[in-house]
Amino acid sequence: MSSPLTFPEKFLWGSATAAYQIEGSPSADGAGPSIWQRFSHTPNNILNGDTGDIACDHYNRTDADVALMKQLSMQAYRFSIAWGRILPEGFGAVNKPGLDHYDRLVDRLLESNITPMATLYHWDLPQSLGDRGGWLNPDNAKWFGDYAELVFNRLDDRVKLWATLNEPWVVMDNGYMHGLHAPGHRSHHEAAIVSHNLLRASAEAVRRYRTVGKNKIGLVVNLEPKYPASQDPQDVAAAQRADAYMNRQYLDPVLLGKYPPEMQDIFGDAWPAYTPQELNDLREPLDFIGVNYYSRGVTRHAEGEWPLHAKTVRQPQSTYTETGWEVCPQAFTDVLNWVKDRYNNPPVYITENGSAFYDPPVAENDRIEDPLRQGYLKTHLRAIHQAIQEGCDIRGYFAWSLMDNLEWAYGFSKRFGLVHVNYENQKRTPKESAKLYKRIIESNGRCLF
Ligand code: GBH
Repeated sequence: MSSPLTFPEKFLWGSATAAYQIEGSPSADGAGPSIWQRFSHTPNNILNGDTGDIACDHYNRTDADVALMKQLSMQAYRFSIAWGRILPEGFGAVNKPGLDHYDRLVDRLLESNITPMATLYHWDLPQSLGDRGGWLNPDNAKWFGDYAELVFNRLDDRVKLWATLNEPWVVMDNGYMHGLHAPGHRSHHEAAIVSHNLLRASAEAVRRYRTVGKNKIGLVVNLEPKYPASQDPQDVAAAQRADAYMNRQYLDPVLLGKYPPEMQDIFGDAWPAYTPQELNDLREPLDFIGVNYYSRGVTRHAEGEWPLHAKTVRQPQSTYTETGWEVCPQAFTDVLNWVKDRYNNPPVYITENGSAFYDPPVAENDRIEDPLRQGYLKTHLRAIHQAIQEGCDIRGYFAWSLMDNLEWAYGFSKRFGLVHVNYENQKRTPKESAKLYKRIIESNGRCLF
């Protein structure tokens, strides 16, 4: 039990990153390229032509970056494994140096008393699987299972927390519906197929885990509560479609055994009628849900907006981050309570939460004042604390992100880090928010109140 003004005793405090966003050296030591390497090297996909070729050079700076985490009192670290480092072709021949890399990272973390959480898929599909149709190919689920099993066998003796996929919604919507992410397709027919194949893959990895793994595995979803902009029935219906599309599309099949009925309205005849057997195959019990929370969406009916006929409306009285997302900590409490009520209070890790704001240049004394990010951190942690007080089973928090990194289609222009990265010389400088987070961790949240 948590006393009213601290977090639960075993609450885990950490930060998160993803392979393509920080590692660099995408082809080092026999690794196979990913769809993000192809995508970022194709003109006009990423702002300013940025790529992950170097990024934060974390691949070559693993030890120093773990030392930095320790210096910041981090108790946990969520990272992702690049599938193509382990299996350059996506399946078949194993690239031992790739496995060695993550093995070493895990050992360094444990030496520093930092609990690793490994994500198996944070969007960097091996290009050779992309060439076979990527997530459109039904065989991808089996290949993902094979890859997952290989990694479990190597690391499960030391990695106690696993995530199958990061944000299947983003893979589907940004990658296959709107073309903003790799592979850059725009088709609701494809998006419908991809959603289902992603869930098949996640379930397959969990099944493999039950045969060879001994610890905990979950699925990470991005949640964003949708509120109607008015009580007009059209707005209420639009908010419901948006909610089904983003919040229920992945959790309902896994936890309740069926897709939301709205899928049919959204995807039209592109949405297949799945058999009970097909649905049952998705329903593989998870040990926890990973929740990534950034914002909410106040939603209005918008004819022609594809495919939801809905859009998020700007709130004049609210603060917005540099990515244009409304700051709303109350919606975080709301969505955690929604998970508790709808899915029977499963264990939850907050696997990502954070904000991009323009930071001032590093001052003479190495200080970086980032009051807006500090404010975001404090108010969102209080929102989680509130949800815990209301009975939600929240086990830990991973700030997005440990350090500034490649913000996908925004390139390096948006900075989410607690630690500033100078991309000229790779110098890391903890921002004031990192120092605040250190104090929060060391007091188990008490200094928030
Ligand atoms: C995460 O995705 C990713 O996992 C991570 O790699 C990434 O760096 C990080 O977030 C920061 O972007 O326009 O107001 O309707 C974020 C998922 C989904 C969150 C879309 C914001 C749109 C809000 N995002 N959502 S709004």
